[in-house]
Amino acid sequence: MSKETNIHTVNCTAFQDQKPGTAGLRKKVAVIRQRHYLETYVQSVFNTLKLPAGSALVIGGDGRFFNPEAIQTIIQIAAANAIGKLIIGKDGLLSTPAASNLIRQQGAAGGFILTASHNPGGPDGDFGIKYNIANGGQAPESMTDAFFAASKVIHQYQLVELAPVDISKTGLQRVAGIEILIVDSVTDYTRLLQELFDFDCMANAMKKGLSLQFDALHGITGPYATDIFCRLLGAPNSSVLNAIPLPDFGGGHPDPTPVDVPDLYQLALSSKSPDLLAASDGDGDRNMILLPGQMVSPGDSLAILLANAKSIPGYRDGISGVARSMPTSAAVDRVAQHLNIPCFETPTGWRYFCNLLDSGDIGLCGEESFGTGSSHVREKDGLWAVLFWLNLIATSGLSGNQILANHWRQFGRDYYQRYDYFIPDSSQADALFNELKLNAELPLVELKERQLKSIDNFTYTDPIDGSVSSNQGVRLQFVDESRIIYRLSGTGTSGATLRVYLQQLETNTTQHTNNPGDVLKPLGMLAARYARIEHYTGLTRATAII
Ligand code: VG1
Ligand code: CO
Repeated sequence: MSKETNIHTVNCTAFQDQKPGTAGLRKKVAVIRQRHYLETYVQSVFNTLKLPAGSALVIGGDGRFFNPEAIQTIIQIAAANAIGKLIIGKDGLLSTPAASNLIRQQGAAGGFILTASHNPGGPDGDFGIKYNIANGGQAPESMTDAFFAASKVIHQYQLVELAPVDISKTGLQRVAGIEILIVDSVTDYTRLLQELFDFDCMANAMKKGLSLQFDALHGITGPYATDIFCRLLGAPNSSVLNAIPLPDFGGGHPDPTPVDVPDLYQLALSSKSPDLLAASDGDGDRNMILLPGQMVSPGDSLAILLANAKSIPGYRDGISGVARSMPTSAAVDRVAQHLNIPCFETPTGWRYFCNLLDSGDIGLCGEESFGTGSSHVREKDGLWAVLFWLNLIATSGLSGNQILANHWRQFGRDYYQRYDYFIPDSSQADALFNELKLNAELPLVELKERQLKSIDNFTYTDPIDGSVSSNQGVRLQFVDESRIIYRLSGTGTSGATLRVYLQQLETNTTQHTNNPGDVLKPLGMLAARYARIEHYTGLTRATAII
């Protein structure tokens, strides 16, 4: 039977809610499992992309509930849409940075990454799908807008009905006219990191007693962390916690923050703290770095990586430029200025870094939400960041705390926190935000608490392709260099989350405290009053402070 005769056309009604957010399409599992739902979205992607026949695609996910079923569906639709080759992580598993690497290494046209990142999993949790392009980065906004437009008018999709493809063994197979290559999820990624970092130096330091505790939170990083820290660097198996990926992440919230990983945070605060502690999120692209007694804020981490990059083999020649998402603290700006390299400010979402990474304008970038990365892939990379810190501690002979203190002494310190307000009724969040946007267009008012320098609603013009992204967050800049930023989250699957980012610069190094909460409280109260959060939502305090 020819391949064509196996293709079935299925009629369907378009869904109207398949709009990708900050990082792909994210929905409750119950929504994704509706009849035709995933199929129509994947077909809409193919209808938009019009990939040449025979193209290769990568598929993998963070192992959450529905990952295996979704992969079989994508195989069937890809087979009907003239895809020539699928490269799939064994058992359907790939961390987000490993998938990005695989797309690049294999010269694939792109790939589907199945994850809802830090969102909870399981049958009642969330699922997500995002499409990455040939450079390994997420589809740009113009493309995801086109996916959405296509999904609203689709009325049929094609598939080849197949028995489930065995994705549990590595190797090449030919099914329905396409090649399916199942690859080990870890090998290529580990090899990439070995090219960047000094594994001998780190292994030696660990032999001499440098201790590490990593928590994979039952997300995708367990197998990667075990390979890197235990097999290659000689750490004991007990140094990787919750190493087995589970479909529901063991019932937890796989978000590497002190709020969601309280045990690790408490260990860092205790007298038994290892030298370095870290955690990653469900899909392995975020990192939390903890040192004895404190967390390293994401903005400080990015600044320190830039300031010390030359001591890491992969970055020995220096960094051409750096970028941070707009809400990320300005700590890295001062390092860039010191190094006399450009510093770009982009909207929230890793995809906005990719043009700058491709053009070579930047070599390092980071977000406030515990995400850092470099030009080695086109996604943020949790384990990469942990290795960067480990390598830095090992080569410098300093403790993490000494590195941090030296940095603040030289560059000043940005106290930084994010207040999240979860608002079940999203119309309340919209009303609140509309007022903020309006304020941003009016003349500056006087606030009794501190003197405003400017208010605006951030618009970004991509320096490479000229595309414009507006409405990316309202920011209040104060004369004393402190800052309040408001954004609505784009990754939730119910209600709305208002994110309020607070930042305050301290240049007097004798006044440092390990409790940013005390320093930032007045700014947090001003932020709540200014946005009339209680008036619009009834909330008198943040749902979470991170
Ligand atoms: C959040 C973070 C943002 C990040 C996005 C995807 O988005 O704040 O910085 O890029 O998640 O991260 P939002 O819109 O909810 O604030 V992840 O680890 O999905 O890949
Ligand atoms: Co993630």
